[in-house]
Amino acid sequence: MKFQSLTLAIVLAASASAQTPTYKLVGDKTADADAVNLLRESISVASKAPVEIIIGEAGDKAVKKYASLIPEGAESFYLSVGPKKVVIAGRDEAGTFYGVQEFLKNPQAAVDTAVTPVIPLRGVIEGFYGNPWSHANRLSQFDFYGRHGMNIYIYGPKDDPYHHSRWFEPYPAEKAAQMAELVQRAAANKVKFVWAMHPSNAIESEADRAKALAKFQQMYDLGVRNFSIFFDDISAKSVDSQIDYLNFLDREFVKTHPGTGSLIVCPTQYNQAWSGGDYLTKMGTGLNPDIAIMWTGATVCDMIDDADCQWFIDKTGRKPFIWLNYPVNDYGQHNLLMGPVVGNDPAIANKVTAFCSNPMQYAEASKVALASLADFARNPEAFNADESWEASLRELMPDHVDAFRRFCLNNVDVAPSVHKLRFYGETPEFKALCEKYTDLSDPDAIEAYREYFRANLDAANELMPLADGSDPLLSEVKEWLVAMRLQAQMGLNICDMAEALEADLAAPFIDAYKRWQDENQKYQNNTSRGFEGSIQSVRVQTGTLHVAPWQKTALAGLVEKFRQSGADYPADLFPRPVVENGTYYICHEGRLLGNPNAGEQGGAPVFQDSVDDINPNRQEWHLTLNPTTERYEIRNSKDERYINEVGRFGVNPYSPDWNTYIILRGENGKYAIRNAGNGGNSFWGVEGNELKCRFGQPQFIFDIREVSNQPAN
Ligand code: LTM
Repeated sequence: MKFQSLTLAIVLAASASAQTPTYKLVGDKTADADAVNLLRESISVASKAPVEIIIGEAGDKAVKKYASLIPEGAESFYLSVGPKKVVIAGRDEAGTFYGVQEFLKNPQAAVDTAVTPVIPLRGVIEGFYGNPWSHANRLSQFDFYGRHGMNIYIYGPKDDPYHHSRWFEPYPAEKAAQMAELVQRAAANKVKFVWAMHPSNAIESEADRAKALAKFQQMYDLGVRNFSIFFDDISAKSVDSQIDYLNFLDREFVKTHPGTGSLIVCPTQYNQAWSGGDYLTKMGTGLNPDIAIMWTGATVCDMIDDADCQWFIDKTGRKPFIWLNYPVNDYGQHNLLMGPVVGNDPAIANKVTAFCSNPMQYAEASKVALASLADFARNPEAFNADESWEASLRELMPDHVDAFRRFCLNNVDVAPSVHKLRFYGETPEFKALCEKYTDLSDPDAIEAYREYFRANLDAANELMPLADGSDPLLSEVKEWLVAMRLQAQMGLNICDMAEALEADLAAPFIDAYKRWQDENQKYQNNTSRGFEGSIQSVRVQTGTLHVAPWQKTALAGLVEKFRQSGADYPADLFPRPVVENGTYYICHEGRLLGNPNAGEQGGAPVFQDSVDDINPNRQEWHLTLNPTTERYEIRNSKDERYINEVGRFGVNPYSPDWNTYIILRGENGKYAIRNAGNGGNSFWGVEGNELKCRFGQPQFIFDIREVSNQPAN
C-alpha cells in the first residue's frame, strides 16, 4: 500500500517548537517509554484535522489491529504513515523504538513498511589504541546508534587505564558518575552497554580473581549489565587458564547477578593469520556455551567474508562475534578512513552473531563509516556501499555535502601499513586525470590538473570555518582539512611551474617552486592531536594513493627538466640529494660490491677483493632516487637486477614499496643504507663477504664512489 499524497504536515520539533501539537497519541501508556519520549520530543504536528499516531508493541491493545503486519523477528517493526494516521507497531520495545526512528527520518513521507534487522547484534567496540573518546563523544554516539539501529556498544579503549593497565582499580568518582550516565543514555537508545576489562595474564591467582569480581561489582553498581574480557595483543600463558577464568567469571558473577547478559571474550588468537595449535578448538569446546567469541577475520584488519566465518565455525563450533577493524586507524594514524565501506560479504548474514566495528579515535568522523556498517548489519543483502555512504554525507554535513564528499574522497586509503589493508577508491576523479594526462607539457593537462586542485582548495576553504569548534566532526579532523588545503595549493604551484617551464620563464618557475617549498614545509609540520598514552601526534597525510605520488613525480620531473634547461637559478635553490642519481661503486673496507652471477635468477651480490677487469660493470651500481618513495633503488649496471630487502637479487617483480632504500651520510664521511616502506627499517651491514640487511643501528661503513672516480683498490 502506498499513499499518493499527504495532507498532514509533521515537522521535526527543532524547527517548529512553538507550534502546539495537534496529534493524538494512541497507545502511549503501554508502548515503550523511550519510543514515546523520542516521538514527543521530536515532532510537532500542524494539521487542520488532528492526526492520530498509534504506537505499541505486539500484544498491546492499541496495535492489535495491525498484529499480523508486524514481522516475527526480534526488534522488527511495522510502520505506516498515511494522511491522517500513523501506525508504529514493534515486535518488542526496541522494534517500536526503531519504528519511531524510521518515522522521524522523514515524517512527511508516505510509508507502509515492515522491517526486521538481520544480524542480531550491530554496533561498535571502542577498542583502539590512542585518545579514548570523550564523554560527550560517547553520548553523541549513542543517540547516533539509536537513529541507525545499532544495539551494542563495547567499552574497551586500550588507553583507559581502568580498562587495561590498571584494570583492577575502581573508577574514581567523577569517571564513575560518567559511566553511570553512559549506561543510561545507551539504554534510552536501545543500546546494550558492555564494559570490557583487559586483565592480560593476571587471571590465575585467587587474589587476581577477587579483584576481577570486585571491579565487575563496581561496574554493576553503576548500572552495567553486560561484560566482556579482552585477551588481545598479549602472549597468552595458557588457553586452559583463560577458559577457566572466563567460566569462573560466568559462574561467580554473570550467573549470580540478575539481569546480566552473556559474557563476550576477545581471544588472544582473534584472527586466522594468528591462529595455531588447538587454542580456538579448546575455546569452542571449553567455554560455557553462551560465552561469545570475537573474531576479526582472516587477518587483524580485514573485511569479512563467508570463508572467514566458516573457518571459525569449523574450529569452534560457534558463530563468530565479528570485531571488524574498520575504520580504526591506530595502525596508520597519518590517514583517515572516510570512504565508502566496501568488502564485507553479504553471505555472512546468518553466520555471525554480531557485527561490530572498531572505529577511529575520531568519534565524529567515524560516523561516516559507522552509518554504512549499521546499514550493512541491518540488511547485508540490500546494502549498497555508495548509496549508504552518500546518505551518511547528507546526514552529517547537510549544508556542505559536495565539499564534504571531496574531503572524504581524499581520505579513503590507509597507505601501506603492517596490516596491508588498502582501499583503492580514493580520489577517482584524480585517478582518471592521471590516466588521461601523462605529459605535463600539454597545456590541456595543466589546465585539467589546475581545475582539480582549485576545486579541492575551494572545498577545503568552504569547510575550514566550521572547523573552529562549530562543527564537531570538522573540528576533530581540522588538520586533515589543513592538509587538503596545502596539498591543493602545492598542486596549483606545480601547475604554475609546468606552465612557466613551457613558456621558458625562469623567474615565475622559481617563484612557484618557492611557494611549493613553503607549503610543503607546512604540510610536513602539520600534526594531528597528541596523546600522552600510546599514540603521539603524527604527521597528517591526505590524498596518499594518487594525489601525493603524482605531485612527487611531477615535481621531480619539472625540477629535473628545469635544471637541464640551462636557466640560471641560485645554487642553493634545490636541495641536493645525499647521492645524486648516477652510477657508483659500493665499497666496504676496500672491497667492491659485485654481481658474480650476473644474468642469472636470484643469488646475492658479494664484496670482492679485486677489480673485475673482464666485466667492470658487474661492480657498478645505478643509484636512482624514486620520486614516489623518495628513496633509492639500487640496480646492478651489468644486468639491471635490483637488490631486495634481504640483500639478495630480487626474483619478484620490482616494487618501490619494498625495494627502495634510504641512504644516510655519517660524520665519518661514510654511508649507511636502510630498508624502508614494506621492507622494514633494518640497516644494511656486512658479514664475511655478504650483505646482511638486519641491523638495528645505522652502519656507517660504506663508501659510495662515482664510477668516474677510481675504485677503492
Ligand atoms: O583487533 C584487536 C582484537 N585488537 C587490537 C585493536 O585494539 C587495534 O585497534 C587493532 C587495530 O590496530 N588491532 C588490534 O590488534
